[in-house]
Amino acid sequence: MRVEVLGQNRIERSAASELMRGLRSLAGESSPEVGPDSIVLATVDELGPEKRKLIVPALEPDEFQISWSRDQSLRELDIVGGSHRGLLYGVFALLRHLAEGADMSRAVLRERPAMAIRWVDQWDNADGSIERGYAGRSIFFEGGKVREDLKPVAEYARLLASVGINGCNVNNVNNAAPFLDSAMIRGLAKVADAMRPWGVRVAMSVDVASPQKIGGLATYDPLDPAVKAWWNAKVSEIYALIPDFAGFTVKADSEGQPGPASYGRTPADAANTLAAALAPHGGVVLYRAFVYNHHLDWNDPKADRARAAYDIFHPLDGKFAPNVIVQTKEGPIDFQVREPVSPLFGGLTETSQAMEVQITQEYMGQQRHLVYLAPMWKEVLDFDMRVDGRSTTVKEIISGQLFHRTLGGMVGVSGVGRDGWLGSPLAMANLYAFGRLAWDPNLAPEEIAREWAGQTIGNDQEVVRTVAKMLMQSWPAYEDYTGPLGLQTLTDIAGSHYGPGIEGSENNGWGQWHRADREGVGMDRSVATGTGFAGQYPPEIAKEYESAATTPDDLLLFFHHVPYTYRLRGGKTVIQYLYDSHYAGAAQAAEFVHDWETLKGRIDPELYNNVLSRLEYQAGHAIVWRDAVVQYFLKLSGIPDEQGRAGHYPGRMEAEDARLDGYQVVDVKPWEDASGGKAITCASAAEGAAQRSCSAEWTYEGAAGRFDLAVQYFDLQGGVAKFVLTVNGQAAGADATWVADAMLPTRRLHGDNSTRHVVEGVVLKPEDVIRVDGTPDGTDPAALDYIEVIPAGKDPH
Ligand code: GCV
Repeated sequence: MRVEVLGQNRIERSAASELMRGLRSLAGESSPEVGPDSIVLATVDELGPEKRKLIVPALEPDEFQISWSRDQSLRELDIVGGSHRGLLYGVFALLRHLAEGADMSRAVLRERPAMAIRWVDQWDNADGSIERGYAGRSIFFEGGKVREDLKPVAEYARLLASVGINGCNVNNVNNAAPFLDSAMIRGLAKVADAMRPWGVRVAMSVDVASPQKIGGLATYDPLDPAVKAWWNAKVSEIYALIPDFAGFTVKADSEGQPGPASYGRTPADAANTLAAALAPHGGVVLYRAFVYNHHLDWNDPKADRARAAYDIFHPLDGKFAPNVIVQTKEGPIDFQVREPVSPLFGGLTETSQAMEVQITQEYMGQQRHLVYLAPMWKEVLDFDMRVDGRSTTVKEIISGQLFHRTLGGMVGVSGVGRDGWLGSPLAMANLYAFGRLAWDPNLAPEEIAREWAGQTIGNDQEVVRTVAKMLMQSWPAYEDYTGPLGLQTLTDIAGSHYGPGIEGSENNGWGQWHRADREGVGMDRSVATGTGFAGQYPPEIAKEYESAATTPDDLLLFFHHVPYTYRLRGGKTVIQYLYDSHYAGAAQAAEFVHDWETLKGRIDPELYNNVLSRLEYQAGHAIVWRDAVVQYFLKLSGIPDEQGRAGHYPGRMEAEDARLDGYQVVDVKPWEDASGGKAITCASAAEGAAQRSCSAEWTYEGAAGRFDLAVQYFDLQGGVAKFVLTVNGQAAGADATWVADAMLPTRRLHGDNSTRHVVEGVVLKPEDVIRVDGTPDGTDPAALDYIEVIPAGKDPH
């Protein structure tokens, strides 16, 4: 079979080589039998007028059509794009269909993306670190410069193009000023060269104070003529080197970033100054609506961070230049496990809009937990805002279709790094799903999960079914064991955003409050008695959220403060739901391990083992989450669990109750992150003394039998502590010795780094002595929380 390319553009060459590479790797699976003699790749313009008439009258730029030649004597498949990018997308679509085993022998396929903006944002810093990145260092930058080796950048662009992503903003919205330095712009030109063959345009984040910070001007007032001239010159400098530069992303007046408010100017003033500089070159401004005061007064019942975006941007509707797009996070707070849809989507009808979602899992388990985000994004996309009392879904708003905007779309904060793109193999489903939904928001998340699993993990039907099922169950499970009922992710919001920290979001200015007290929980955002946030939605939605009785259970505590005994629409009390959901979520996390084990022997062994150990870790950490949230609310509410689980842990023996040699009992902060609030640490680490071990001993008093023995310990950064588990002086099993070498967040004991090691099949009888010896290392004090004796086979591991 021949592949014929009518043009010579670099994107077309990528498309042709991708096609040949894809067909070669598919050979033997589905392509050859009904395959064509030749495949022709062309843009509409490259087809001669005759053929153009025969094949397709007109295509939009990123649109493609795949069809068989009308000449019956030829077995020729034509892939025609409205632009070079369009034909590249056609190639990827063909390969995807073939990989799924579709019969292409008669098919005609014509597709165009729903949205013009389909970008990923990297939050990479010039020094090579990545804000909220969980996959190693930057593929773009190191040591203040663009890296020499840009091969991973080209591969990334190929990955992005395969799901239709057409833009990549390469640097962090924080610390952006150095990126407008001339040497850096020359470096970015190389990045653009590496991405261009895949139709991915480069964009960058800018600091609005750059005219002052790096331009030497006395001001950065966006309305100052010298400031405008500075931006014009800077933008010309960029376009001279990067003619297809996509534009700027802006974070201003937010979390310490400077902004137009310093001069009494509005976001529209700042955005329009940048937009005016970019417009002659075809660039756009993505101005982020993530503008809020992070010094709010927690004691003020009317203060509400959720209100900020709408309060600031709604009055500016219609005041933005045509090449400005307001980029709004999906929810009004900050990528929490569940939030209502941002009301701003319904509040800007004369402004182009993009929805920002997070692919990197900042509040969602940081790639150590399996959380497939497409179902969450899809709920937002399908949400009907009821603007003017008619059907107005978010997907129609951001695509520009509804309010007749030419721009708009989706932006995914991706955070890929040098460690396997996203660090975790299954997390790649999120990057894939982001691209697919930005292309077609009508796709079903489960369908996307199946597509991805079949192409990535293995196309055996059982593999596809199991992986898709796990993916689909993962967000609900994570919500259950972290923050159900609209509480948001109950993590330490001033720290790593990872493990449990229920009070961490209270009593500070950041506004991610849930206002749990002895009587009840939740934040009153009603108009009648609360912050008024509910009133920012169009009337039908505002009415639904105004009353606790009509607010959906899964958002109840986002909108209302209710007693723990309040009955949900589902019938349970709030407190019982909190207990039940945490147990159910942790049980589901354990189930993922069993699901994955059914794939043994059916998929690549390295991948199998990699994911298995991640899922085992997740199952253990879900228990940390469960116990922290449950014991916190049990203590606060004083209401027992109807099912008797909260506060009762059969088979658990606390470290602080053991006979200790060398170990000391310490309080863990926050208390709920450790069982009983306490742990033990081996003091020699803190004293920097010569290495020596400490030990903790328990006498087993249960029934005789075979058990799994779980040791809950803290794996701190800064050292590799060692542990040995013995029974009556003998190693408890083959893996009775282990080291604490995981890279979990932070250097102090708490729920971020509480983890478990399980030794299976341990035979115990009454009076046996169970002992853990811990050897600290560096700043890791070999800390222990508890051990748990679990009937064999009942532990997630
Ligand atoms: C880039 C959250 C994150 C910050 C991030 C910010 C933003 O607050 O924790 O790391 O900063 O969102 O989106 O600007």
